[in-house]
Amino acid sequence: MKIVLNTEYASQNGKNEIHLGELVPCFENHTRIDKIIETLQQNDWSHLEKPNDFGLAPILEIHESSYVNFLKTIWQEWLAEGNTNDILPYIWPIPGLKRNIAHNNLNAKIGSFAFSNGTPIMAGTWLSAYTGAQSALTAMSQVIAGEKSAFSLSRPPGHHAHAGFYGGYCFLNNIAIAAQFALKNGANKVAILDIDYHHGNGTQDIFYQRKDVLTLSLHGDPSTNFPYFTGKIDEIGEHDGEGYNKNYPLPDGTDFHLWHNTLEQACGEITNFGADYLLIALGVDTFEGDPISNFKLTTDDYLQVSKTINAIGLPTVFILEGGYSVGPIGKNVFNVLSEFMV
Ligand code: OKP
Ligand code: ZN
Repeated sequence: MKIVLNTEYASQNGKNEIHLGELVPCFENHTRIDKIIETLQQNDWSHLEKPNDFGLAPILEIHESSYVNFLKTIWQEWLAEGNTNDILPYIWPIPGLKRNIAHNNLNAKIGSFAFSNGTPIMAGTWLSAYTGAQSALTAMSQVIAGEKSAFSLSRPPGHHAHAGFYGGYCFLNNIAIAAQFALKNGANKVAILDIDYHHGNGTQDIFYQRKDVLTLSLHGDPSTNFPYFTGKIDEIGEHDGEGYNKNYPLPDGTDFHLWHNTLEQACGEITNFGADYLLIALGVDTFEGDPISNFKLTTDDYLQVSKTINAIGLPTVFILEGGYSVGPIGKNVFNVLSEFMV
């Protein structure tokens, strides 16, 4: 397998988010990747590829240009108004307030491109997110070129990002960008399997009306978990995409037995679909010690996850999403990749 490192992974360096009514240090921080690199090195895996630059075009295949422009310019606009702290949205044009979307005011503009508040923007955000998308594209291109598997080792994550707005620590939907790139480069169908603890709302929405991308997500039941408003079982896709989105919400406290049975169901769907490539949104926030989630998977359980995904037998690209228990994150990720690390 090839492992591509987002060389700008530390440039996104937000200070705080609100957690249970309190300002706390961001859970999604660079120590996550530091730890994964350290574990890879300890296991004699020190060769990390650098991302190639595919430019903006593959990003604009997925994201609206007004949104990309916002991400590129908002920090300079914020500085120009004399601000120095991270940008955090605090007002949103939800139905009823939508009458006047005052794009000339920065707070109004920021809220109109965001859906949640825990996702700070600072000087390095665009470079970090852009290079992360390039890492995903590089991993995808390696697999298109014949590698059996590749891993994009990157933060910030991507699966919550929609075509036109950010949130849930995500700015660019890396896995959607990679999937679309595969379809533009010869694939007829691709499958996306999201095993992060949280529903991949951005990925679902981006491909909701399409039948060339099967989107599947196993996650904490949205009736009690972020992102709350999406991820239910009755969200099955629409128009051409009807039947090509499947959600597997699981109750709080889910253990490996239930989680793995559900994974096997999802794998069956992928096999029936007949994809050319499989893309995995790899979050290890399903781990029992995760500080913001509550499934019960153990470090050893991830070895079996690797076997089950490998048994599908498709060329596979892994894209890192969440996982906030930093101590064990390296081993947890390493174990998911273990069957592919040849
Ligand atoms: C991103 B990914 C803590 C509440 C949770 C957002 C969670 C985003 C998870 N303030 N906030 O899917 O791992
Ligand atoms: Zn997550």
